[in-house]
Amino acid sequence: MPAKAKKTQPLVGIIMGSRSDWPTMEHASKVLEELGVAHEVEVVSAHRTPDKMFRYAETAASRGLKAIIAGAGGAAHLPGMVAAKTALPVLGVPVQSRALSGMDSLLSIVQMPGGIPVATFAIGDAGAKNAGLFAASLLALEDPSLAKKLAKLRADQTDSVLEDPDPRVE
Ligand code: RP5
Repeated sequence: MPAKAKKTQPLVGIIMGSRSDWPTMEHASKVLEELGVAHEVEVVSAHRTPDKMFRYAETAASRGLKAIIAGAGGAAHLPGMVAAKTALPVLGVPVQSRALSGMDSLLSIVQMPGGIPVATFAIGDAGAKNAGLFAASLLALEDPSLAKKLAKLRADQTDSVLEDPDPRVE
């Protein structure tokens, strides 16, 4: 039998309050995947699994994580509570809630008291994608090959817009 492949150390943790947040949060995972950034993904709920949330936040740095992307919707306490228990950068993604379209999530995440920062992104898919890109930018400060990949991703994005400027053509 072939030896089991050694697991790569995750550098970014993507957590979310519920499985129902995954269709949003997978955009963070996808962009990290594209950039080759090792990451882990887990449901950790501030309300339904509060003890797990504290354990996760308290052990994140010693487990080698460099940043945590936390997504939640509604009474979105996860990013703030995680930030309260770790000094790692916490990137908060407001998930679009059914009742209030994510305004509740956004305001819950963005209004942190001075002293406990959470970098807050846009509501929904764009926010999740940008949180992934932002985490990669943080890591790229000390990883020139990742910085190159990020620069290429930006250049490709620019090219694809410039090459196809007529919105009437599919
Ligand atoms: C939050 O409550 C989650 O982050 C989710 O966005 C929202 C609804 O959760 P479910 O009822 O779909 O599990 O904790």
